[in-house]
Amino acid sequence: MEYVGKRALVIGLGRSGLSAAQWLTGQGARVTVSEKQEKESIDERVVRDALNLGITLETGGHREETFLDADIIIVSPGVPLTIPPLVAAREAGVPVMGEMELAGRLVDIPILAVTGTNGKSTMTAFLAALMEGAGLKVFMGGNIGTPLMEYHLGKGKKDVAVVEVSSFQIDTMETFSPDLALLMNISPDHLDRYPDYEAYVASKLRIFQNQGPGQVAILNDGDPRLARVAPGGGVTVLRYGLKAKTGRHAFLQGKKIRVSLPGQREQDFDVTGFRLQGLHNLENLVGGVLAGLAMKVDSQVIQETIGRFEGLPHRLQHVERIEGVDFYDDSKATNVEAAARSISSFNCPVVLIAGGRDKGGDYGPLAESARGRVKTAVLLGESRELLEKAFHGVIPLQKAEDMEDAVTKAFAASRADEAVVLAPACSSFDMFEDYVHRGMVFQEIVKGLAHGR
Ligand code: UMA
Repeated sequence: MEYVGKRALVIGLGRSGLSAAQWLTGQGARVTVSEKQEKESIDERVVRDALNLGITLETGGHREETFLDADIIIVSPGVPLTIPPLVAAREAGVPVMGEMELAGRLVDIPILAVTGTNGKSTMTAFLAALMEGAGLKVFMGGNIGTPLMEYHLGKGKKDVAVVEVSSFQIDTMETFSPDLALLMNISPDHLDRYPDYEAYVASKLRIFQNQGPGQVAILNDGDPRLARVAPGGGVTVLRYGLKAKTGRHAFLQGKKIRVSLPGQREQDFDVTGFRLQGLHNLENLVGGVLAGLAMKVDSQVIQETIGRFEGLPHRLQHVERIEGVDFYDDSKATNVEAAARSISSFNCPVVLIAGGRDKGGDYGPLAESARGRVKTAVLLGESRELLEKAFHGVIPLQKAEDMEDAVTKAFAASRADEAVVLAPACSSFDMFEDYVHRGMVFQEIVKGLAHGR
């Protein structure tokens, strides 16, 4: 598409919106950014950067006329596609796409895309570490933090882009066709954005839809929903899971990951040096190793990366040991499945801190995994009452006013050789800027406790 003189509308002035607006202005488009927040509520630097681009900024709500007037709309992932002006523009035939779709059309290096409900940031970081280990210059971004467009706008040339892709980003894709797409798992999440779970699953599966010959699709077929999926279009399909199974290319056997790529001899990787807790991390590692071999990373580099990889902050991160009690920050466990996995990673009694902004899921499965593992749950945030209902009669409960209160109560309820785990099962936006902020606040309080403040 030729953009000179075109009216381009960017919805949402976040990181994706800003990078899309920057590229579009560089193409000579007449760019407007429509942002629902009032100007005063937006970070001053962001407003300044946007205005310096010479764009028109409409704040404090979305104007339907602006949407209908646009030649093209770039929508930020955090903007629901159901907002009325966007629906009206689509009905009127205005093309709508997301920043990652736009950037994907421009980037001319191989793209490895990771999606799934849980663990995708860690997988993205692991694949980036593998590629770096192989001596490649790597751009790592997407949902994990840096928009792909920022790579395209930047000066340095990289060899490969490893991107985390959310379902929101997939929903605004049309041609995005990664050289390798890895779908790790699907469980209920973001049900505040999708009409139902089926719609969310369908969104995730679309990561494969534009792939073709020479490209690789990797699936965790231990996930019953993914076992039935068979990407077409001549793409190489590789499957993995925890145990050996017919048709599976990688699995775990004792302390070894065994991988056999079509037409190649089997290779083994030792996982004893892997530092991340929990079976789910080992399962993800199987997929990561398979992806590495599919991308022709040297076996020795893969083995070294397994031992070297430290994971990411706020994902079952060990914070402190106080009087024999271990504190873990799993603030990134923002849905039920992730929080359940988190609890299941421990062989000792757990005091769970959970709650935040509800995302419309069912907390029943969390209560079930808590049974026999969690000795007390300390609940906070908007979803306290909902969690209380699900946990009632299953495990003892306490309610907390804020994170400080939650940590104090959790510590009081724990003994030596037990763990206090922040695994909220909810988003953070009721009390914090994001999950990182929530995790930082938790860590600061825990560290204060450790140092007697
Ligand atoms: N906004 C509107 N109208 C609306 C809704 C929102 O104008 O109806 C505005 C907001 O006021 C805000 C802007 O849109 O100013 C924010 O857009 P955004 O939320 O899409 O934020 P970005 O900064 O562009 O961040 C996005 C991803 N955010 C979301 O998907 C919600 C980031 O993922 C991602 O790192 C970034 O692009 C770069 O690719 C974050 C996330 O929470 C980490 N992702 C979800 C998750 O992991 O669960 C999917």
